[in-house]
Amino acid sequence: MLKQKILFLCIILSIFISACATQNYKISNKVSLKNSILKKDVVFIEAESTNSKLQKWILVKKGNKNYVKGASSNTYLEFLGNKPITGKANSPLEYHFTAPKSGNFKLMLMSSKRLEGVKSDWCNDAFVKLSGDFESANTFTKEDLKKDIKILQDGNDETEELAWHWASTAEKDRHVYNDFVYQLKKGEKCVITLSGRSMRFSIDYIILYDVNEYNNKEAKELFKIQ
Ligand SMILES: [Ca+2]
Ligand SMILES: [Ca+2]
Repeated sequence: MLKQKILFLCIILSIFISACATQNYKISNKVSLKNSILKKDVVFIEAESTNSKLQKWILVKKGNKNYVKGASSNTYLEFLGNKPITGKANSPLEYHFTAPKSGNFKLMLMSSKRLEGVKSDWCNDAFVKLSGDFESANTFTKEDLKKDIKILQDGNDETEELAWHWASTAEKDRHVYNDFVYQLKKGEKCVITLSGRSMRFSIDYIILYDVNEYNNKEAKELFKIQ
């Protein structure tokens, strides 16, 4: 009788534990977000998941020299081409995805800079472009968005180095700031290309989120894995 009771309790306990474990919604093998977030409202892509040749990017994992703690899947890419201040688009990395629904999606990168003593607005940017069947959902034209545009850390020189911060600021013309918002079409395939700009800039993951579901402040909190 006692054995049966213990068995019964164990079953109840395991059901409870598995119910708790599904409280988070998995967006990749190793990363989960709160289950209140609907899968169709967000696209999550690990920077390290590209099939492109890394060229001047290096894969950094937990335990490696210079690893910045808190990276999703304990892995990210650091750019070691060009100069710490700037450079031309270098070592393009492609990321294929399918739009989960029709809507306006904003792109953000989880990123970090490693200054090694240089000025705090160095090592903090890359280039982004998009190809596929989409439209612009901000003041950029689609033609603009199909070409490399500089993306830099939000807060520019104010962000702390060796820590993770969002990069979602677009700078096509000097000191004219914008963001990357695309009108996506459900089921259409698109390709994001990230290229290196300044040396020692790291990218952990890419997020595209539906701007009608989340405002920017909410999105920055919700999609921060660290
Ligand atoms: Ca810079
Ligand atoms: Ca990562």
